[in-house]
Amino acid sequence: MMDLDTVTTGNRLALSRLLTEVENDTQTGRDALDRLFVRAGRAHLVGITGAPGTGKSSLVSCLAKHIRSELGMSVAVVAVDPSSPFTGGAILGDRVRMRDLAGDTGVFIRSMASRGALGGLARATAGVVQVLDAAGFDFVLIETVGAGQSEVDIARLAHTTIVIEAPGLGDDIQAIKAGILEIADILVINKADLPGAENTERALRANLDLGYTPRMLHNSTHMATANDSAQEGAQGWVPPVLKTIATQSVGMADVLSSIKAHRDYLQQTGLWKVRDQERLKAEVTHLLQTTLMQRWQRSVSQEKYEAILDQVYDREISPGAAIDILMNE
Ligand SMILES: Nc1nc2c(ncn2[C@@H]2O[C@H](COP(=O)(O)OP(=O)(O)OP(=O)(O)O)[C@@H](O)[C@H]2O)c(=O)[nH]1
Ligand SMILES: [Mg+2]
Repeated sequence: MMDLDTVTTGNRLALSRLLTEVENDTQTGRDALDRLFVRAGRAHLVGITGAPGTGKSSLVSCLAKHIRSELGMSVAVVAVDPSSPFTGGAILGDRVRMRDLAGDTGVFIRSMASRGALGGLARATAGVVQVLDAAGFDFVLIETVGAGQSEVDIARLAHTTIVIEAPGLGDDIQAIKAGILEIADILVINKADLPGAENTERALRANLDLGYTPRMLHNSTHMATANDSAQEGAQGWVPPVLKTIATQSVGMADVLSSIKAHRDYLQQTGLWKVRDQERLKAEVTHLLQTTLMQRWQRSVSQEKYEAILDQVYDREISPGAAIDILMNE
């Protein structure tokens, strides 16, 4: 058994080792997650997503520095890179960008590369975030590349999701193309020093004015009742559109004050709890599905399963009838 107290009192080596166990989904990792669960639930989880190269890592590192200097609160950073199967170039680049943070014990940085299926990555990320939360970090910043469902899954972890856009990535707004605008609580146009930033801002605002429902995905994907969306809409959190130059530390105060305003909003409306509950429910549901599946797989042999599939292929029995047979084994 791992001594979890060392983890929660700031032993960075112990923390790194535990995160590896959790990432690899070992028994030690699972046991630790079970025991740490009661200590988690305090951190403000902030997701940062956007198209490749928009400046997510630069902004995360700059924001972390700003949180340290302005609030003196502790920050953990989780950089998720679903595209690279190994710890490749992107993460090496991040190390360089985040170098100025090294040596500050109030900051902890963890890079995660894809392990197997994206669903696995989302789960591993959830575990890693939970450990960092339990370890006592005030903020956990989660960086993901905006490319679709995996980001949505990972964004669902966060209380506050920041979508980053940058000018000069083509004619369209990348976030709109990738469908990740719906998950934005805060919109940031980074690289505001580059030409085209105004156009990007105009396009983003036009899309916001079209009246999409913020956090639609959060409210519709899990159990949320019409009430939740009505509540969220009525109380009206309108995602602010901010401009930053991450490489020059410009605009960080606005980003941080929006993060704080969003936290206040979530807490005052009770949505903080709703989002936590949505996330936990999704986690329990997912675990239930995999556990039942594993249990079922142990009870029915592969040959038997394939024999029944053959009957379906030959249209001797329907898929529904196949399930009846398989479940009654
Ligand atoms: N001009 C300008 N360049 C920036 C700004 N922010 C970041 N960059 C540069 O943009 C490039 C990409 O920055 P990253 O922070 O690695 O972007 P990212 O979104 O994390 O990239 P991926 O993780 O690979 O998707 C780097 O060369 C940065 O120096 C900015 O505000 N202005
Ligand atoms: Mg990055």
